[in-house]
Amino acid sequence: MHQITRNTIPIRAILLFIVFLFNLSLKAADTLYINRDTLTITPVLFQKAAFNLDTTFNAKNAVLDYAVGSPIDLIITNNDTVTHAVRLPNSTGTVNISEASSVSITLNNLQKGTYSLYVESDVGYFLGAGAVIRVGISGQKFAWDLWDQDPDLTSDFGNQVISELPNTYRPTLFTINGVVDHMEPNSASVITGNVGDTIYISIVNNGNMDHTLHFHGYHIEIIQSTHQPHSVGWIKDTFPILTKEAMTVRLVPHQPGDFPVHNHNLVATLFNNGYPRGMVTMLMIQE
Ligand SMILES: [Cu+2]
Repeated sequence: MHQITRNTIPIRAILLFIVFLFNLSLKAADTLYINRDTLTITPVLFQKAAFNLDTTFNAKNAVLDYAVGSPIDLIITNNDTVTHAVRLPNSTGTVNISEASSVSITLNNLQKGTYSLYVESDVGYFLGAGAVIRVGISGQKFAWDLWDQDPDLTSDFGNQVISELPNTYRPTLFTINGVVDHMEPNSASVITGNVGDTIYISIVNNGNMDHTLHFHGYHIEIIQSTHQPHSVGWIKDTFPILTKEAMTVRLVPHQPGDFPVHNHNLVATLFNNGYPRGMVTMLMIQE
């Protein structure tokens, strides 16, 4: 009995260690899935594309966190029925991924900040597929994935009837993180914290037009931007996020309170003629 115990423990320890190493190797690369589906936000029916962490469609694009300095290994699997050309951060080229196939990519030299890994070909581009890549952002952090579209156009893009926006583009669907209702305290888009906290907000415009956000109650500092590097260091309460731009802002609340953040184009704060829904959310800051 004594001998069996003595021999069993090391073997189990070795097996566990092997399982541990296997898990480590599995975790080396995250997999992003390009999914597309038709969904309803009552009563509006539309198509949406997104990068998700599994094959189940979610209108909200995935948010991935990495440290500064080490290469980022990703597997991108196209779970859609069309080829998607994916634009990688810090790259001018795209990677074509055929339907039902995967590619492995490595992102190097990304500085601290927020980046969009987005589909640049028409179906995924116009339907808002753009993963949020956060590098070196620790502590209290939130992400807003913005998207706009005309619901009637989404099926035309999805069915490849059209491949560019019409000359007159009048979107009526404005989402943050894939949904339109953000005034609830438990919404993932609502920023919560305390006076004096350092809060990072990653904002990615996966939409098809520039969006200008207005913060009530506070000013933020722009600490990084992919499209407007000249704006880094600006302390603002209203600023634009250009189409397909990713930026990081820092909020250090000086006062408690519940304050709205909304698209300064008030059309974008409507949904189905209801207000306030769409690109509007809350800052809920406690003493
Ligand atoms: Cu305002």
